[in-house]
Amino acid sequence: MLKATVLFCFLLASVKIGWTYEKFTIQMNEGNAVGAEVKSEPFIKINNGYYYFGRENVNWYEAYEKCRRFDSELVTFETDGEFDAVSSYLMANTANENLWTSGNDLAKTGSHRWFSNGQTMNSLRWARNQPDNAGQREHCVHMGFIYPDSKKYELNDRPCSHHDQSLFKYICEAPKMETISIVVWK
Ligand SMILES: [Ca+2]
Ligand SMILES: [Ca+2]
Repeated sequence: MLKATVLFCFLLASVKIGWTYEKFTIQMNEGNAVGAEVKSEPFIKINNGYYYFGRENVNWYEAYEKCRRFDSELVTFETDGEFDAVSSYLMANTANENLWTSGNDLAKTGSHRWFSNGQTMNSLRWARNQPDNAGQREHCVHMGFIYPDSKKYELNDRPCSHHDQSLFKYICEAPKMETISIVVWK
């Protein structure tokens, strides 16, 4: 009986060992690796990112909530190149506007971070003398033509809420796109 059981187990193991190849393989790549036609509304493609430009004037928290309803977050500029691409789009398509980003120093005053990924804001696109935390109540970051003589979009800190002159439009950024490929033996 023991012999038969051992033999049975051995046979079972052989069958398992014999099956050495996987029936299918899944591969994930960043971005649209196969160049598929992507339906992205309401997001607009600018370089490698997808953005939604909210038209209502709202405080920073409302802006964030509105982005979350699209399964997105307020924009995070991982690089100044991304900032430049979005501001070029704005310059070409809209009047000068103020728009919220995900940047803030709500957790620790003076330590500005992008809220969607927790990374430090290492940007060279701050307007001159900004961020200045004017009146000790400016903790959220927007982009706009900050001074009357400004000729380009730059970053500035403003009160996140409870301030009539800090109701801005906003930019939502869609999550990064991934391509999933499945290779099947048949
Ligand atoms: Ca980004
Ligand atoms: Ca400021």
